[in-house]
Amino acid sequence: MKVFRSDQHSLHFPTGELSGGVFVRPFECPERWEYISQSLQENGYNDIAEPDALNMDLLSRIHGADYLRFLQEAWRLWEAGGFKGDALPTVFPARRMQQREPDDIDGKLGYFAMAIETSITAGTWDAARSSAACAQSAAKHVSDGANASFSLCRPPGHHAGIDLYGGYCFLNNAALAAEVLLDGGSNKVTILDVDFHHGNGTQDIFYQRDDVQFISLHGDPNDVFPNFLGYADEKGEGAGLGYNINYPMPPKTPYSKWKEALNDATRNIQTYQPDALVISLGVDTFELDPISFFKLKSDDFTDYGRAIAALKLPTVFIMEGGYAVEEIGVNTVNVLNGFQSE
Ligand code: 5XA
Ligand code: ZN
Repeated sequence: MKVFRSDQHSLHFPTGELSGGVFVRPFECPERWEYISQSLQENGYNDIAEPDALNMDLLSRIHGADYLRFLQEAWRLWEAGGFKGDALPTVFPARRMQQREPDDIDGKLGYFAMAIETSITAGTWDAARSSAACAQSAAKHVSDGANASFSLCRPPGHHAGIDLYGGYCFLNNAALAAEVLLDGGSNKVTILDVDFHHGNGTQDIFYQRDDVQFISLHGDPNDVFPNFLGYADEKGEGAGLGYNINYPMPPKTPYSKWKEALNDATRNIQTYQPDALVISLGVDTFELDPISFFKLKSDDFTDYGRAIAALKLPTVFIMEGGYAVEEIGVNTVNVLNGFQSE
């Protein structure tokens, strides 16, 4: 399986994250990429490529123009404001306030942010662009005939909506991969999101469309981030009605229960009959993950990799979350190994 990755991920390295009222080193850190790269190498995934340049027209199909302009100018405006640390919002357009982008950079950050654990730094735009480029190239590789590819995306993408960032995400890599597959001849694509957190951004982007089915298995938003999207009664709208399927699950969910949801999800995929599959692959479902509450063990990742392969669809794996840093490589590679073994 060919791997796409870019060294430019390291340009994004925020110094702090507000967690439980304390500034801590961000859970989403450059070492995550290093550990995954190392495990890939140790397991013989040596067909590694740098991505082609990102196609901004394709990106504009999933993100609004104002949002893309904001991401590119945010750091410059922050510095021009005389601010010294990483760029974080402090004010939000809450209920009964104006939903409009102000000139003030503080206000812009709050307007486009959905959460404040996610800082913008000097290299954030370049890193996010390189991450999206990896997803684009991985999808192109599959659309050109390969049966699978893996995109080592960092920063991740599934919380990034049409015009919002947060949850460590800026550009929606999985959504971009789906667009590349559609562009390359697929009529229907399924995005299966197995990250611990609901992929609110991906849901947002495709909620009214029937050419992309979005299915997410995740911690119940009543109990965990992103809290305000990901409930079972969100089923899509208009042409998209019926093509959005959420499986929220409670704290301490063991693999047996998670697998039941996956089996139901695979039945829904078979009914939809997509031409290709995008996996939003977060391994923060792991039992030792520091910010999650499912109980998957390392071998379970191999098992569900096999279940995904049984769908017999061209498949693009897009890296999302996972913060048990020392096990992140093993768990990621286990999914790919399970997939390859089928
Ligand atoms: O999949 N999303 C994540 O892993 C990030 C969650 C951030 C919670 N503050
Ligand atoms: Zn996650």
